[in-house]
Amino acid sequence: YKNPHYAPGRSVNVHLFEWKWDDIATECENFLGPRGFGGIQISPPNENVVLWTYNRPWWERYQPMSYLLDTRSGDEAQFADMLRRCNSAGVRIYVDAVINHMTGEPPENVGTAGSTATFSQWDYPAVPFTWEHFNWPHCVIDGMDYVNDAWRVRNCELVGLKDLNQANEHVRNMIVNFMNHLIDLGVAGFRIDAAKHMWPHDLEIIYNRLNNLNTAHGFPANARPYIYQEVIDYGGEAISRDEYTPIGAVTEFKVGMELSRAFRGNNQLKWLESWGPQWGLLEHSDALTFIDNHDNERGHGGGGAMLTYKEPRPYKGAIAFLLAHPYGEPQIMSSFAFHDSEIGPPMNHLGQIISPSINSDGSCGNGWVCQHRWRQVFAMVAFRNVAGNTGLNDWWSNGFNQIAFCRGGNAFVAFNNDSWDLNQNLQTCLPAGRYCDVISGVKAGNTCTGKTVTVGNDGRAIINVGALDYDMMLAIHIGTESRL
Ligand code: ARE
Ligand code: CA
Repeated sequence: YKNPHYAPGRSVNVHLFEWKWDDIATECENFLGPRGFGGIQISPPNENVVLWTYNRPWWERYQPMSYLLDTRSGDEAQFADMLRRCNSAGVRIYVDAVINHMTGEPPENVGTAGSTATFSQWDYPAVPFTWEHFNWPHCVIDGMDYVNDAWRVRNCELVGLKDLNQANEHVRNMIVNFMNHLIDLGVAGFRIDAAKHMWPHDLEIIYNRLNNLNTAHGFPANARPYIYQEVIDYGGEAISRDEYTPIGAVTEFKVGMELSRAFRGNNQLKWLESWGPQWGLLEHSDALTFIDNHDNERGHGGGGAMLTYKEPRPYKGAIAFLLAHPYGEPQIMSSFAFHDSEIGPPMNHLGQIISPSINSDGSCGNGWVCQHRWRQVFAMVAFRNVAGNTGLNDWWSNGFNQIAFCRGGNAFVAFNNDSWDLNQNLQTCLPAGRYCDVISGVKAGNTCTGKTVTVGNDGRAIINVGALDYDMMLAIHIGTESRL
């Protein structure tokens, strides 16, 4: 369950938060496929309650009404078409699976597929679930439970969301049928929403009943779905991420916390020499890593002061480090712009999502941030693909906030988060030649619109990253985007 089954030569998952299936299919063909992205985390594809009372917030999608595949992102036919097109483009799809609970008791009770429920009776006829499929006695998690009561965190309601009993055979069957339907349609795996709130033993039984990935979509025979479980664990809670690593991968929230701290200038970059489990992080093969996610970029889920698109310079530095370093299975957030942390995606007066537009420079419009289309981000995806499974070597630091390292003999990156220039003769590990820095520009024919780096026969080169440069990093590699 810990292999994302990316197509060969690919890496990096991108969360296309609240995107429509048709738009994702087009993005796979036009951008993500050609640029070497490995996969996409999509928003929950199953029916959720419609909340006009709150002007259709993004979080209505975390309130399931049924497992019908019909949401603001599209219907089942569009979902299936997206899977065919993205898998053909070499890009995998991972579903955000909301299986801990159904809705709360919202003021409205019609779902995106038209289903209704009687919340006061725990009755969801479109699944169907009734009161006997939920955890009793009724209780709601309070803040202290996270510290000292694992049972309540798993058997009481998360923010009032009706808590399913995954020990119940009917509940297991409904969940397994839902997930197997998605696997058969071609998905490569799942983000398990609120995994902390379910018993690992019940989850293990559910995972073991999942089908192998669909070979008609290009997966190898006997491939198991990739499973990454959302467990927020900064330490000091009754429930540990370590309870979940035996059954699948786990979201490593400490990565965003530590890299945000460092790239904001509150911890020296030199310490990153030991980045990985020595920092108290999960083992490499257990960790899904990211800077920000859809919750903490807007102060939900406990927040955590993560860097987001609102602080672009240090944010891009942190993402570049995340992607350049071999540790973990990285995921990039791709957001819509917001001031109000509850507001939903760009939408018209009917509540329909407005598609991102693509500007002439390749960036997105219509209110979409599209971090994955920022040059500094997609260039580092290519960097990671070129680095492949090489290790980290030739670490250098100035003893403060200037660092550099190689990935085997394939790729080199340098960062400067000091208030003075980096201007050094460094070992790049690359073959002699001229390279285009993929951060400050792009290769255009035989020239480079950004910085050019000349590597000598000894692999060394003069590296310049000015304190006032637009970006704090420089990256070169042996791929075609960088070699002049
Ligand atoms: C909404 C309203 C609530 C209302 C509820 C029910 O905001 O006021 O009571 O509906 O009517 C998202 C939003 C929620 C939203 C929910 C349903 O963030 O605000 O509630 O959708 O619409 C904990 C969990 C973790 C969870 C975070 C948010 O452990 O799993 O809380 N994250 C996932 C998703 C969220 C989603 C849900 C779960 C629910 O990523 O987007 O909620 O499906 C410490 C603990 C953490 C804890 C954190 C916050 O850090 O360690 O475990 O996270 O505090 O309590
Ligand atoms: Ca639960």
